[in-house]
Amino acid sequence: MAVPNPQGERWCSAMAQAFPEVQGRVPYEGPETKNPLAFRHYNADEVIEGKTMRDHLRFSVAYWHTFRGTGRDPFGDATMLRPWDDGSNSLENAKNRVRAAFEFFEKLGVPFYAFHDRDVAPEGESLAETNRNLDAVVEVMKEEQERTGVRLLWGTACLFSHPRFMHGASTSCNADAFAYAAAQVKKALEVTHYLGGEGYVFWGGREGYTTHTNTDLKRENDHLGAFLRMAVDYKKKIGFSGQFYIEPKPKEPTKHQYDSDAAACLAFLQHYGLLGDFKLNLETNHALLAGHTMAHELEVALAYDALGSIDANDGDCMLGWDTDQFPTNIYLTTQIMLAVLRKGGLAPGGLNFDAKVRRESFEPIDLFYAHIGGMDAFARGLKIAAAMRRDRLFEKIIADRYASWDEGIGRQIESGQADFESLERYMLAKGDIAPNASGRQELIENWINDYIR
Ligand code: XLS
Ligand code: NI
Ligand code: NI
Repeated sequence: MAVPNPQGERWCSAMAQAFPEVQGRVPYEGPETKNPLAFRHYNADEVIEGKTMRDHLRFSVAYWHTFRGTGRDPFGDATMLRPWDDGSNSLENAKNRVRAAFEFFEKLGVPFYAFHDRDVAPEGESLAETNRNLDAVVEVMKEEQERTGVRLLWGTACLFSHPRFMHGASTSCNADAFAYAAAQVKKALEVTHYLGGEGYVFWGGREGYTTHTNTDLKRENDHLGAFLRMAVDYKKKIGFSGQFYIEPKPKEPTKHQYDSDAAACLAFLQHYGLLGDFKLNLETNHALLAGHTMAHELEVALAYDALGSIDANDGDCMLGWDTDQFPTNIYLTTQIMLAVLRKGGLAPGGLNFDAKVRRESFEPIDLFYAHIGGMDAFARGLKIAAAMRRDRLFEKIIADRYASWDEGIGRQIESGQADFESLERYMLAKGDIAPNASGRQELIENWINDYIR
């Protein structure tokens, strides 16, 4: 909830704007501009590798951070000033918030947004009333989507905030929590389908444990597998063709989350026969919490054709939690865009800013600065990655490094024509291996810096 706004009553007329400081769409003005409310690099219609920046980047705004983030932290209360939000749980307030959100999406010029069911509409006294609340707000979302042309990248369900999910949702020890979560995801899938969503994300929320002493890990994982199977079945039943994603995260809120990283998710999906139905939604801050780099997670996903979508944020390595900061690091965005270009594009996934402004950045205009910075950082990353690819930089480095596998003994091994005995004969005759070549890491890093300008 936002800080109760002393001027709240002024936000009542349909004509009022939530962001009067920004009139019209944020323009592209090029790298030399000094205008803080203009793009320096994100030029939506500019074509790179045969596609517009808009289509390469597929930016999305995360409703939960940008329109429900309060600035509250474990030590302090809400700080955000959100003049359109009266701080109440009323349906009217929820609808006003949707209008403010679409004004923001439109002015920023993003093609997509993403939300959890409980971000947009308040819980009622019963599941039935909660569903009715959701339906009422979804009508406004639908209207706003049609008015602005902004689309839904993915929907999801919040299976972690309410106390009923204290032990988890599909991995809860309480079978009723599983049933409630199933009903909630069923509804969230229907709503996502109704809004034309291009995907649906399963982030584990509280699917994990805080102590082994009371946890049956195998049983909980079996339940998670069964839950996802039911979701796949229901998706088919209602004819929803959006992509399903699992979002890896190793910890927080639990000590260990079952979907801890890309590799763990892939093993889980394979074990439960779900590999064909899911891709991964990778998030930089989650990679860091797992003790990986985002580049590592991207490589793992690419290797198994499982890169689906990206939660575009960054973390702070000095802090041990999901700080969900806006991404401004050009090395990071370059790595991500290299992966995206290698994959041949992100669609139906996108770059979703699962990021929040700092609690000290409490004014509405800070939401613009944050997103503009993130979009420009990715646009730069895209241009840099495309330049590296034009020069076939990494392609050459890697091809040279593995040249010994393209002929002779290497080719025999890769094509399955070798065994331990033939390899022993080969090595006994040769005596020792051909000399190793330098890995040239420092030189490669210097080359990379030549591109990052
Ligand atoms: C939380 C996750 C969450 C998912 C959607 O850490 O990143 O925001 O993206 O449930
Ligand atoms: Ni996320
Ligand atoms: Ni996160």
